[in-house]
Amino acid sequence: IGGYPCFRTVQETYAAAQSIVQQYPNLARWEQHGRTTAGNPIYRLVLTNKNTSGTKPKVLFNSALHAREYATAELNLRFAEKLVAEYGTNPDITWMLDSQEFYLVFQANPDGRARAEQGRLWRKNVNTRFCGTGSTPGVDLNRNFPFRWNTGGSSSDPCNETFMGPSAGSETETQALMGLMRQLFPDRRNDDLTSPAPADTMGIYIDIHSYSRLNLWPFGSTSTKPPNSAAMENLGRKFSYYNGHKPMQAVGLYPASGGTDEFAYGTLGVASYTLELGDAFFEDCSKFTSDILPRNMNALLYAAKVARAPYQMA
Ligand code: 0X9
Ligand code: ZN
Repeated sequence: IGGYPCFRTVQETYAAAQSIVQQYPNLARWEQHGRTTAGNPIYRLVLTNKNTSGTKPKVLFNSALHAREYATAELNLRFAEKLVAEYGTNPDITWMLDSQEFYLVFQANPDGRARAEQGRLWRKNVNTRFCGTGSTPGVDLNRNFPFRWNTGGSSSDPCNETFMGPSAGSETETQALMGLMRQLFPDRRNDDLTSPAPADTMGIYIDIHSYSRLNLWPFGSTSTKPPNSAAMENLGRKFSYYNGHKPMQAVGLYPASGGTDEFAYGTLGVASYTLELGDAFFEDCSKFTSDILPRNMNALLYAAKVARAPYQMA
């Protein structure tokens, strides 16, 4: 990306993912699970040892839902590159690829990303049904998810940067990610504020954003603590030992409804976090490489390691 060579573009990201699949056909597949508003494909990279079977807990890392948050997709892609490169030599990584499945959505909002790559400070998707003649059309995808949609911290003004959309889950990008979550994570919770997910719930979901150096857990739309709060807080604080971020319930940043993290936990019951990387939308490449990348790589590796039993962290 212009001026920031450490952040690969959407096309470079896809090329890198395809080269992983070519180099490691036994570990990787590249699959499409949806389309953008403009009809462009949305892809995931799936990583697991294809020759091992059994119940494999799912690890889902999503990035660049907000188009301009460049460092997020790069971290996710570097994570993938590390897993395949160290398979067979790093015991933790070998075990994880043998016994778990990774679903990595590098570019959750490629239409928006295309705008950002043209030099616009783009956040939303590019659905020109909304604010089509204005300078900021589109829906904030992190306000469009169905759990407690439109309960505060989102806007009904189509030109606003936090426009929630005309209805819950209205956007094709939202539907793509929701569909993937539903495919990976069985529904283990009532959609209310008080029923805990069972202690044996498997899997972990992390939505990677920037910026502010935070590790956030649900809920984000209300100050009610999640019914699995003992484990959720312990795990979120543990991530902070790795990445140095401030741990807190998402609502502590500001109340906002319709986030992916709240759908993952609130509706499905999967342990779910939002990581906010760094101190700016565009990090200096030397800072990204020397600081943001290593500290968060270790946090993601740790998160992946506990995917078999995240609620046993209480
Ligand atoms: O506002 C957001 O969507 C996230 N911050 S960002 O600066 N990347 O836009 C925080 C989302 C936290 N999660 C929820 N409120 N559910
Ligand atoms: Zn964001």
